[in-house]
Amino acid sequence: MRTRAAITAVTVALIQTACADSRTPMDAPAPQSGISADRTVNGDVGKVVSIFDGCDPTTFAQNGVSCTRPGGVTFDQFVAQITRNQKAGAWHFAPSELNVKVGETFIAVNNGGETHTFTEVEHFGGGIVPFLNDLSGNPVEADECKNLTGRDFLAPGQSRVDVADEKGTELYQCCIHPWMRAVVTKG
Ligand SMILES: [Cu+2]
Repeated sequence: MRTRAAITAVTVALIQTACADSRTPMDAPAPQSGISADRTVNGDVGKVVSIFDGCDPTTFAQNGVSCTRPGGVTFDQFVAQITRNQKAGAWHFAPSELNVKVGETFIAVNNGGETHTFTEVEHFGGGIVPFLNDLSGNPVEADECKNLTGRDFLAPGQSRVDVADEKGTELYQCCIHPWMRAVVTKG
């Protein structure tokens, strides 16, 4: 009995510790991603959504050996991750939820190593690469991804400025890597 009680106590303590750990980031004030503060990007001032990936412009898709920078995610690892998790976590928008006021400017900036889009969609869906749609479980292409123009593609370092025109919640995704998503609430 005492042993079982001791084990139970340890288990509870572990669970509590785990819960406390997982709560800490949410309780912490002001994440460093600049959610509440305006920043200047390529001459524009506004709230920023950063686009990240695990690649680098130098080795992206070169000679079949891609994304080999230190800390990079190679193509084989990238495919393995999407196969397992339906996403490759290094490829993401940060923050993934953003609040802006009507009239405020917000800026998507590509801080990654390969090209992305930051496309407003009615419904999240697949993008323009069937292979990635299949692996990530997004078989139905988002309508807005079907009519992209060159201006929709953001090369590394490029940014795109949006102004919150009306109240509401809007969805943004990358039309290449469809698990890259952000929800922008305008109010
Ligand atoms: Cu992308």
